[in-house]
Amino acid sequence: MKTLVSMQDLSCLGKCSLTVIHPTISAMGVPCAVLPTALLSTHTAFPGPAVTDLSGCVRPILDHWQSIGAEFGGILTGYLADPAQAELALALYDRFGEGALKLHDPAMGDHGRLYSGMGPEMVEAHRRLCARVDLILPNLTEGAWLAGIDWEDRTDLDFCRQIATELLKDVKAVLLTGYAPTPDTVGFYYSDGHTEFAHAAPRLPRSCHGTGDLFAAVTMGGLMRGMSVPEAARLAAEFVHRSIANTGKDSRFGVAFEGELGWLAEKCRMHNA
Ligand code: PXL
Repeated sequence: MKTLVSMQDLSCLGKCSLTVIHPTISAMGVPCAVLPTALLSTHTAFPGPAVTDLSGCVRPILDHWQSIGAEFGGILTGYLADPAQAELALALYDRFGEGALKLHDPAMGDHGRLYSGMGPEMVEAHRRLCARVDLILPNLTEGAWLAGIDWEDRTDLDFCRQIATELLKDVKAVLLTGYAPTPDTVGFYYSDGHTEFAHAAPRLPRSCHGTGDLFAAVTMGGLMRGMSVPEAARLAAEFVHRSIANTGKDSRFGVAFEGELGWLAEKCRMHNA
């Protein structure tokens, strides 16, 4: 099994990005290297996190990896602490991206709002990364921003299609999360311009921090294990659903995915049996 590298922030408390992605991908039996871009005391949904920008460490890490002949089968990029970090993700693609499966999660907001500390230049930074990868995984809010479409509180198929059609002018394939044909369901919509599919399942009546990262991790891990996009995305959706079901009332510290990792590992074993 080839190694993938995940380039994200490392948030010490409040599970998201690397602290969600590394254990999940590892449980799927896929070796996961990490490229931390910033160290935060917590994710940014808590007020006033202590942030150390690690941008200066990234190029020396890439240089060293090149000097030892490192190779990656997959690259998963996501949250940027600063729009200028897009350059670092592009350097990662340039140096290690040939032949690697590249996914980008343009993690910058949800429910019509940008995460704290982000502005319109972040949308442009993510657009540049989206244009370079094999598959992007925005939620509907991120998809609308990237597409230059006014966000509306809509989750229907027509809205998904409208966003994807616009995005597909610049990107290869789109897996949009948040598609919900009815208020009590949630799922995803995929299109690469030739094939499309939509999936929705019963929704739990709450949302949790870190679920986008979880969805991206399982989708990436599944693809690395040879699953098709629909298979990997369905597995991701089910894993997220089970994890939300385990999460207590205070979801600020993140989604409770740990107890479901055994289930996920078994699903992967069965797929490759
Ligand atoms: O889950 C996306 C994410 C990643 N990293 C940091 C965040 C968030 C969402 O708020 O704050 C630091």
